[in-house]
Amino acid sequence: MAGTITEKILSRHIVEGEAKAGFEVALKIDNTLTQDATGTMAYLQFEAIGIDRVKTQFSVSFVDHNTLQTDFKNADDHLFLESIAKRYGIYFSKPGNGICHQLFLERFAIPGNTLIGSDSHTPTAGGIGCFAMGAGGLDVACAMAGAPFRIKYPKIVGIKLTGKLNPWVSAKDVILEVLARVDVKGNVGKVFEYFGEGVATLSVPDRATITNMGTETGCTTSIFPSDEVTRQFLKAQGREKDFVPLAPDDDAVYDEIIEINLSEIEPMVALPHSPGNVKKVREVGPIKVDQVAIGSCTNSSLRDLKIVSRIFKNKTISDKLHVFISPGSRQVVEHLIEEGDYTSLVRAGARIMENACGPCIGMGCAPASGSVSVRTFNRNFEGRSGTKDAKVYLVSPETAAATALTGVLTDPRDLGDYEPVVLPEKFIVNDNMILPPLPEEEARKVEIVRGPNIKPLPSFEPLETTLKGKTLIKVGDNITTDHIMPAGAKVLPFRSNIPEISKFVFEAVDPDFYRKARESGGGFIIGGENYGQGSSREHAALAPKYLGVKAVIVKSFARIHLANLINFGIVPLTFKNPADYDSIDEGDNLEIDIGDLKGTCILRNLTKNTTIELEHTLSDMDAEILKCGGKLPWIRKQFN
Ligand code: MIC
Ligand code: SF4
Repeated sequence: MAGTITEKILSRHIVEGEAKAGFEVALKIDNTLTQDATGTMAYLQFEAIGIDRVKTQFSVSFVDHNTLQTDFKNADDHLFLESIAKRYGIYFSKPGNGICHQLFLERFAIPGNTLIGSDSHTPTAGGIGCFAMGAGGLDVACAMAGAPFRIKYPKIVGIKLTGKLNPWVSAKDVILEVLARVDVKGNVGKVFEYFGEGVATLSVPDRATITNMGTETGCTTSIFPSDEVTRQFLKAQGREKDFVPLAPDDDAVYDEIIEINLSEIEPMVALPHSPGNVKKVREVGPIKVDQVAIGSCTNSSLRDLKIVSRIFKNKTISDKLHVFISPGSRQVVEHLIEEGDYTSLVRAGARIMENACGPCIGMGCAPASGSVSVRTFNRNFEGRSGTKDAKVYLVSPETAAATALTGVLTDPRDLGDYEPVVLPEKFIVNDNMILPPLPEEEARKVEIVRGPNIKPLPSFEPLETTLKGKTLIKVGDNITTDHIMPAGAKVLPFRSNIPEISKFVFEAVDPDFYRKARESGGGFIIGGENYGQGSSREHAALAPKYLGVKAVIVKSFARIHLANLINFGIVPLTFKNPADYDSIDEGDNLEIDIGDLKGTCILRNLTKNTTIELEHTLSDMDAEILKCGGKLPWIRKQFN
């Protein structure tokens, strides 16, 4: 049968369910990845499942989000993660080695494999033809224990690329163009599969930039074919044996096709405060810029930093702004050093930071009050930079570097002559910061290091059939997990300490949320469209659950957050009639009969004396999980 790449990979991995759009399928997962900020919780959950060693082909634990070590907390987390990796047969990438997605692409990703990662940008590996999805930490823990991962079988959107990018235009502009067309909502349950003659003109890191930021559309994942360009990349990484060719059949059928002519794309920019708020750089014009930040898992590859160094060579960055660079990996840095690019960056006046997420997740480099920061990152949600009133613009490395020289937002085509970056035939490979899994016997002897920052997992009761309580908060559309559970230097150290981190829930939206939730003994959250967009952090479900949130009632959910709510026993409900959203106010006393969670539920608003109907998309298994009080008690029952 003719097929798309998605169909081909999924058909080899479906262990249960029917390959029909919208129907639930269970997928065998070949590989997993975690990062430190979600990893501590994922491994606490993995331990609680009670398996002796991971059951995947291989699993990798990275440390890249919080590397500041401002006190013992962060260092405790790192030691815990390292000892867990040793004990359970997991690769461990030490802090400083680089950003999980860049490293996974360079050293681990295999075309045609399935991967889930406790980070929403796991689809980066789609750039090499891996079917890679972001998931909550608990789902990753379950996959490490050998359980399949469940998704709704996707609608496959073919993105047909023709033409070739013009000088000074790059992969980031392509994904910004995609976002300009499809926006950040309305894409749940879709896979964006790239095809067409334009694909061969893009390198693997270019493709990875596109699949990385594809996450911002809210889709399940994005994927590219695996072709000669892929083979060459793997060969240059010393991994040609991992190459598997992957192409759609000529008569493959897509549910929808979007055509993009690469030759017509111009430098693009996403304006504050949404990655979907995209315009051409020329349209926005030369606004004054106070900070430029280059890096993140979207744009920190060798190609990206080399183009920046070429632009900076023998120049000085504008004295009106500051430039920060966070490289994606040590491999990138070693090349920059060997080839003299590091010198160009430093001489121009850039501040080069650790190979880590850094400013992307608010770990340092917060912009000044009310200032403008131009970044090569993938998210510009309000406050994410660490400064609530900062205005963050998302651009390509070329646009960022041109802006750094002029001090105002600049179309890089104004720079003149262009020399493309050619990737090396052989990358410098140095895996000495990756600790491979220990042999089984040795692994069993490893003691887990549990410093005082590693708190035990909270446990929750099975669900009641009638949920009662107050509306604790009412929010609008596109609420991100950064709104629900902020990150940044103040909060990240508490990722393994739920009682403490729960004090920050909705902090920037309603600083009183914690007190209200505590005083009311829990209750409900009311929201609009695309609730929970953005990160995979399960703390955005786990911490509200800890505060007694029983159900979240919204117009629509983002995929990963919806799964996380179910995993932690919070009932995710939607309005049957979206206009009913207007009939509930903060403080209203509500009662919801959820019964056996089959079909619709009735919400009684005791304050307003009204009744409305609510819906859900829960499978029978989801309903079982919720009734058990969450996925951990449920899966333990399965394994016992
Ligand atoms: C993000 O970019 O928001 C993060 C930080 O990488 C998150 C994960 C987390 O919150 O730890 C993500 O994208 O899933
Ligand atoms: Fe790290 Fe930023 Fe990428 Fe998230 S989006 S993984 S914080 S670099």
